[in-house]
Amino acid sequence: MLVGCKEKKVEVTDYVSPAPIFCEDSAYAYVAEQCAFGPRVMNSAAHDSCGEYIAQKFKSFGAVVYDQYADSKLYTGTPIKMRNIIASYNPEAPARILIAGHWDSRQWADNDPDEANHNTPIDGANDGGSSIGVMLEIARQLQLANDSNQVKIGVDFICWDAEDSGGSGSESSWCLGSQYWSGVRHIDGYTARYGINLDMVGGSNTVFYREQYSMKYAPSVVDKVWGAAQRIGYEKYFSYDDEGGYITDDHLQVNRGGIPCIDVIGTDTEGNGFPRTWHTLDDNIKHINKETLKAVGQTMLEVIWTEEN
Ligand code: AHN
Ligand code: ZN
Repeated sequence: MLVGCKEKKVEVTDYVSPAPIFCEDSAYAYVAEQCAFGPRVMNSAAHDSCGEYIAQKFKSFGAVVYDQYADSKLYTGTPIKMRNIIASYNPEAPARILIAGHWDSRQWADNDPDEANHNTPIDGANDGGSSIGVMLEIARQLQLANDSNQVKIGVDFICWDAEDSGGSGSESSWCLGSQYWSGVRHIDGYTARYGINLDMVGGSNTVFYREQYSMKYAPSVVDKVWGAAQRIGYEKYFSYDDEGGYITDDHLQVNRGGIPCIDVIGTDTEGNGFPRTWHTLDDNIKHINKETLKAVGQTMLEVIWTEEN
């Protein structure tokens, strides 16, 4: 399964990164494994089994895992059982950063070109699966680095539930898991220096522009992440050519909870909106692009490995 990834260090001109190499083949395998459960829609068996898979995977990579279970309601009125999954490295370290993404997938392919599919659940390979795949591979790298004590800061991965069951025109119907967490933390008094939310980080023809709420609430974090990407040669992915839009996403809830947080969210290079597969049946494993996973994952490792303690 873990093939490729033979390079030793990222080297661009005379900069040698202290970070290990992010293995996109592993990240891809973690996306495929999530998709194999079937769509992770709220209240489904596939959802619950995949939640177990994610928690178990982080534990196997040496993280301390917390669960946050909560009841909520979709905007349609359907009651739901949510599970936010939080995986922590160096849980005692006072200096912490937070990396997040949602793990549920949408139960309506309501952006599909074929209207007959609008009530069909999506695999959410990119929309949901890609963020968790990247986070799991970062977690694996943290475990590999553990013996040599390379990373002294604390790193918390938060897998949000119930992000993607919202309705257009109703901001509060999205991001139900992060809304809950922004009020009730998994640990009393939990805080972090800053957060980075990942969303749709595995598509083809993907570019990341500086999202506007991120610029408003956490401009120095945007600089840090985009700067890290430039340093290691991923400036085509983390682009300054354009500005992103204002996007309702889980990072807003983290900001509301008092932790500056940005959103790294994919835009289609050919359109100027979300990836072409967004909320369509094409959001499946066939359309996952390993180079995009690599660009994002390697940039995250660069951020973590260069963060001062
Ligand atoms: C809105 O469409 C309002 N927000 C998009 C957030 C989202 C959905 N990200 C992935 N899927
Ligand atoms: Zn979505």
